[in-house]
Amino acid sequence: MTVSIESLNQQFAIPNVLRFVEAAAGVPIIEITGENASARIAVQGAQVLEWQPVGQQPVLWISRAAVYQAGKGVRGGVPVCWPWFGAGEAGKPAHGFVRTRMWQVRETGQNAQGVYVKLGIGDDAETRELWNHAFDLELIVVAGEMLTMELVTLNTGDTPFVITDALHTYFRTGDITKTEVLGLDNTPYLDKVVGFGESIQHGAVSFSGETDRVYLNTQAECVIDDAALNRKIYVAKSGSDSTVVWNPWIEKEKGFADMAVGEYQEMLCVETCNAASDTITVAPAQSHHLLAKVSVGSN
Ligand code: TA6
Repeated sequence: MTVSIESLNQQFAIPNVLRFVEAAAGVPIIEITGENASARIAVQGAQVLEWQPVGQQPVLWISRAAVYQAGKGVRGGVPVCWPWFGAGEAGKPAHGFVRTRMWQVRETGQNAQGVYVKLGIGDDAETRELWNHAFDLELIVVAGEMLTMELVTLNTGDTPFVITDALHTYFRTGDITKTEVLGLDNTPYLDKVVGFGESIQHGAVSFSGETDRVYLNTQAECVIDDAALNRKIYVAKSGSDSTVVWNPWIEKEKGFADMAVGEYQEMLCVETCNAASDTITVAPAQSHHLLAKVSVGSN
């Protein structure tokens, strides 16, 4: 069911702080201008698109060629991958089905941490076709000096289910060749570029070609050290045992119609996940919380 922009604004707008606009027909966007940060969040997919603390450059990356369309995810920001991360079963959508579906707005408000938004989605006949489980999924976003995103999976059925999930966060960087990711030293990973071969990280992750790795059994905070923009982005997390690091580089970028030429140079994904063997079993009436906390500091 599509809810009109007028009724979303009537129910959930906060004067001078939060309003709903339409990026395209059937694509409502929440625009936040808080005391400490501005942000944009698409209701479809509960996808955070932008977050910019006051006095900082934008922290998230979003493609200049991004497409805003009902039923399609936006290239950039923070797609929610759920109830599976990655390819999934043959014929089913990559990264699950909630990133392209309409969510409900449940609550908006302000607290000491910033402006918050609660979005939710539950099972219906269409989701049951793809994944036959009863669930309620909620994303709570707080946009302030820090960006927090908490994805809460509740099993509303009477049998346990197994998920993988991700806050597939695209970050903006000044120059990928001068960017490092710290925090994954000595961590084992699966390297998708070489058929998911197993390796171990030594030192910082640096970038000189296509990079697509699932770091396993890690709860560590990652630091994106961006020498070109002279800043560090901190990605702390809980409820997450995997971290994915991705940059498509030159050839793979060409395969994305919604990426402009050369944009791989100014982005990277550091994703808060439970992926590959790091699965989560959720018992009936139990919930799982996947939390990412993003903050920025100077070098
Ligand atoms: O998280 C990394 C990854 O799974 C890559 O393998 C790459 O394909 C990327 O996500 C984007 O996936 P998407 O389905 O959004 O095109």
